[in-house]
Amino acid sequence: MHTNSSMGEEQKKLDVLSNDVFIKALVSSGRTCILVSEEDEEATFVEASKRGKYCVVFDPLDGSSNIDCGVSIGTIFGIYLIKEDHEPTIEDVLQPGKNMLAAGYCMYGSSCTLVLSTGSGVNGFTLDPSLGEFILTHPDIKIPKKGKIYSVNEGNAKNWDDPTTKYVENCKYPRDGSSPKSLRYIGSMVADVHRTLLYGGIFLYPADKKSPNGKLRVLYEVFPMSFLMEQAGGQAFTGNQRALDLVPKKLHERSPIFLGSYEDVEEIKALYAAEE
Ligand code: P6P
Repeated sequence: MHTNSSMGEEQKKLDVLSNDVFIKALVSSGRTCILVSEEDEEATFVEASKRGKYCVVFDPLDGSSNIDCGVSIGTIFGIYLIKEDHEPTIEDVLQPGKNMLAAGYCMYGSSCTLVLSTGSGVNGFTLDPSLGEFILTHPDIKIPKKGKIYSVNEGNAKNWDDPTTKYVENCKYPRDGSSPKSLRYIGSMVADVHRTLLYGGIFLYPADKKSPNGKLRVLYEVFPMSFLMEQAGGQAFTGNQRALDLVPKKLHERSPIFLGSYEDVEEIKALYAAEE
């Protein structure tokens, strides 16, 4: 959607603008061959003269509906190597998340924080505006083995399946008499996942009767965040399998996701296994 300013210039919504910025930067890098963006129905195939060997999947401004109220939002990205030295095709990005070479997010909030993994652990960097550089502020991030927070949109509870319902019930009324978990839900995936990564606990966007595949997109939301969680010692589960083993068939397909502290995700896996 574009509007015109009082000066007659074309004004773009921030997510459209950020998409333009990322596409231009990635194409001009000379390192990419296929770009998949949440903002574009079709993939961008880089012209041969500027083509590299990396496929980048990204959501340029995830959570952008939260901009007007000042909630932290962010860019989420994942990087694959083109399958072989050939004319790029869509098959080069329809790879399981475990094939990603790198993944991360950049969160735009009280500070600008880049969290990144290239497959050997997770590091966090904070922008120092006075230097215009990202400083290593969170070396070798490891998620706590178990957390005290669960993060889900309880407004969907009416439509959840039994395992999710039982899991959330146990977060609120633990059968073992332990203290209930706290509910924290921001509604911006980058912010909710960043808190989960640093403080521990579980983030869940389950399937429900209205959305049998959940809401979050496999390539540029589920896979990058699952990649980071595993690299930080946590795990990510779809309700059926390890999230990174999923093989996407379409660019914008969705998947349910349960990710976070290793032991918390184990509990929900056990509930789904008991249903089989
Ligand atoms: P709901 C934002 O629109 C988003 O894609 C994610 O950033 C966020 O986790 C999710 O949707 C929130 O969805 O249905 O709880 O508002």
